[in-house]
Amino acid sequence: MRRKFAAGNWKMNGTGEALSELNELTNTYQSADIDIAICPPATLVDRASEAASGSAVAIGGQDCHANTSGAHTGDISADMLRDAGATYVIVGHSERREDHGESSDNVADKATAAYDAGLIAIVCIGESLDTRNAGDTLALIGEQLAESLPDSATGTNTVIAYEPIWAIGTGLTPTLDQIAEVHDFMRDTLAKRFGTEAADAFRLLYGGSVKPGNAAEIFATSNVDGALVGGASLKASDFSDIIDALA
Ligand code: G2H
Repeated sequence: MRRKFAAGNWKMNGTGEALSELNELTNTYQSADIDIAICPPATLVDRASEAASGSAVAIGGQDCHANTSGAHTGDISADMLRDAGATYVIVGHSERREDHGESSDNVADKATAAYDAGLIAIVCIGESLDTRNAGDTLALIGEQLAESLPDSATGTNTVIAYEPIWAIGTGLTPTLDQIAEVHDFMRDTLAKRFGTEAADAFRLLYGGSVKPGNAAEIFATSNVDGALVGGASLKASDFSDIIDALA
């Protein structure tokens, strides 16, 4: 049985005062029957980890470098995130792929670095609107899955997030049938590569304009084990509503 997972991605939002939202969340979820994480900006990972200590809320980074150390100005290693108290790290978010030219091969290297540091990688994949309109969504998802997941990926060290780029921060969401089609396809694709039992262990999150009003129906969709939430994770009250829809 896969444990449900609600992960918040604060993206480039939040200074120290945003920790009040995290505090509200940790007070509400001292314990939980699902996994909960907040991925704040790197500058807050240390403080957020301290603030969330002892609660059901884990902390994650939003990216890591594939190397453990070296001359990579501005980058952060998985070891550094782990040292700052992180449990998770998002890799391959479409904003990283687009803004920083990251390929799926880079993403796989980052996921491997995460495993080596003892972090759980949240590997993101998803199609653009052009790809969807061209009818190439499943081909692209298959390709991204194949290339972004290292052979050492398991349901324990990896969570996969399907985030259609056209639904991110736009208020647009795919139909439930469209979400189910991709999530079922991901499960089948994982089974072909890793075997059915291993494939069944991977948590598959949906991401892209998840909010309190649409969370329950998305969570009731085939092979959706939770969500990666951006904008609606910035306010503890909204994110709590999403968590409660999943729990
Ligand atoms: C997709 C998601 C979180 P939002 O990027 O990763 O953001 O919920 O704001 O669409």
